[in-house]
Amino acid sequence: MHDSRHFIPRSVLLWMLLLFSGQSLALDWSIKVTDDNGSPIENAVVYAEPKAKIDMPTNVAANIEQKGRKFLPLVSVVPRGTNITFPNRDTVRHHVYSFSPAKTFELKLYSGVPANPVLFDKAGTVVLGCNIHDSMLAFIHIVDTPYFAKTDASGNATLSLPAGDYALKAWHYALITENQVYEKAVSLKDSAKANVQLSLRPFPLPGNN
Ligand SMILES: [Cu+2]
Repeated sequence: MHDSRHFIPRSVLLWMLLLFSGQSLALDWSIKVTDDNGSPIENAVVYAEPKAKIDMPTNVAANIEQKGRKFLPLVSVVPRGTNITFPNRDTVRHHVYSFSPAKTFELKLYSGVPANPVLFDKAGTVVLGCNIHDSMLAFIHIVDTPYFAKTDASGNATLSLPAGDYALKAWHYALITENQVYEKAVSLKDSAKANVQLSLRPFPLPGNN
């Protein structure tokens, strides 16, 4: 005899198992980004847009600092809907702006931490500058997916995501054709590796040359 308090019909158990595995089974997609010579590319943004409709993460926040008259980090990748704060860690004042269509804004001459973050609600690339210091430069790539990463010095990045059909995309600020995002359709069934080759133009970063 079953103890009625612990009896769960088999059909319900099966349904629970499917639901559970469908939600928790994350695969690793290891992506290596190289240039035309096979050299690793650092600071490339890689992301996977699911074909199926998906809920975007909410209440995401990020920081881009100004320190030593530089933006830190140089490249940010955030999901659409992210609020970014621009704390000024320098003693000089900065005037942060962007003319990019994905987000046109300015934070007029300020010190310390601005009271309000800036909402990035459109996918695309935002180029940041400072009105006072011409050499200050940074990039924000806003993506329409929760699955994104940035390559390390070895050109490697890993996406953790469920099985499914995706558009694998890659972007770098020095792409030979500006903002021409690399794209490849992939049906992901198991953990996998992918190689992405990007053609870059020379791009001396101010302050780094
Ligand atoms: Cu500045």
